[in-house]
Amino acid sequence: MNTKSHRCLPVALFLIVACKKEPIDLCGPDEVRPTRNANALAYRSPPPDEPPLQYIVTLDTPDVDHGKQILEDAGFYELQPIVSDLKRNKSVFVTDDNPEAIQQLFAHESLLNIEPNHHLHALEDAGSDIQCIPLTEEVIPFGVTRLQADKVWSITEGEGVIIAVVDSGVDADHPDIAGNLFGGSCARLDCGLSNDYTDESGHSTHVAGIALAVENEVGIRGVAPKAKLYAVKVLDGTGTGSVADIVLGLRKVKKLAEDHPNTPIVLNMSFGGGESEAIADAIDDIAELDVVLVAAGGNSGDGNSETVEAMDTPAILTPVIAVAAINESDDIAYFSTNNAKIELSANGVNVFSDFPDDSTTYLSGTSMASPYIAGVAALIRSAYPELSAECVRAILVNNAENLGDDNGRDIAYGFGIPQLKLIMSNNVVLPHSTCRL
Ligand SMILES: [Ca+2]
Ligand SMILES: [Ca+2]
Ligand SMILES: [Ca+2]
Repeated sequence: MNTKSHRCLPVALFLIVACKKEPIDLCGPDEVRPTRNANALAYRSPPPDEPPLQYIVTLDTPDVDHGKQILEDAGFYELQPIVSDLKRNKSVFVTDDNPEAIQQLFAHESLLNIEPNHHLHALEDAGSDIQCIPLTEEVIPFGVTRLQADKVWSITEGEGVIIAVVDSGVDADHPDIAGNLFGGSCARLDCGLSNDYTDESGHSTHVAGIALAVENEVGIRGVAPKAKLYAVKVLDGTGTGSVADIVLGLRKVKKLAEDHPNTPIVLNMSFGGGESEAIADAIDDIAELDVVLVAAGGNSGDGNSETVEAMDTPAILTPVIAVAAINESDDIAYFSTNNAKIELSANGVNVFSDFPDDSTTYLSGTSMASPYIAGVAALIRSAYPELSAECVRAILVNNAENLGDDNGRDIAYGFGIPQLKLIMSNNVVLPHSTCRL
């Protein structure tokens, strides 16, 4: 199948967006493929001489009209509400870059937070070179067996669990995805009224396949091949999304959790970049709804696992399990971020998974390691649906096989790699008495 590219022309910023769809072919010749995000490694924060074009403003009023009035009075002339939250008594807007208005707003008692609407990126390793491989006889990827998932499929294959993948959408027609697709949503600011969540980069299709690809004799089998996918599109064809896009995407997951209070949910986030109070807020809202949150730990590694690298949002956030990438020899990937916040490890080097256009491919990055852990969390939630998200997280770290020289948690591997056979056995280590199976 052909995926579609949105080439959007902002006619009046935030108000009308005219979109022309041009077919692109992710598996075609180089010149027709979208440019992949080659800067994930180099990305830090916007250079100081290039001020961001937009800001994210959080006000302590849930009343959008009241919020608009405050912003207009401060002098903003372009603004768009993205969140209105009665329970938390707040609203969030995207505004233009207007230094005088920002100065005015700083003095306003209703201002909770203002930050640049910076970009975050898919955490696919910059060195990845895509070779589309047509679907052939189904394989169980090394990363799946390394987690012992195949050894516990007789107990559960992830039935009854939804894995929300906030990423670049998904190839909904892919034979390894279609059977497990619960639904999807386009949450980017430039989606406008369209809900087309077609994966324009292939990143999300690969990520989703790792976690839950269907057992069907073709492609691969994911960690939890009967878990359902909810695909939220926040990243474009280059693997990029703004803070506003990601906040909108996280609100979709919040709604999913609110609408399905009895369904265990796991959220995978294979992207990162900078710091953001607005994203931290949105993550806290989801964590309160008993969702297991998993994120790629980052690709800022320097090849020396003794030295610490900075970790970005969302992996750095307290409610989030940050995942490092290892290769098939259990060595830490050279690109994997080393940080005390790294919690677990999984395969993230030359990972074989699904790709658009009825194909498969190899990709590397902590982007690939994260959905392995999301899949493991889905298996645990399926086997023990009464277990809270907090207990699932504690069981993961208490039943991990130590990796690296340090006997215990370290900045490269975290606690190591979860062992599903142990977790699904009578010998499982329960973190505390409140976590009963
Ligand atoms: Ca398959
Ligand atoms: Ca390092
Ligand atoms: Ca260790």
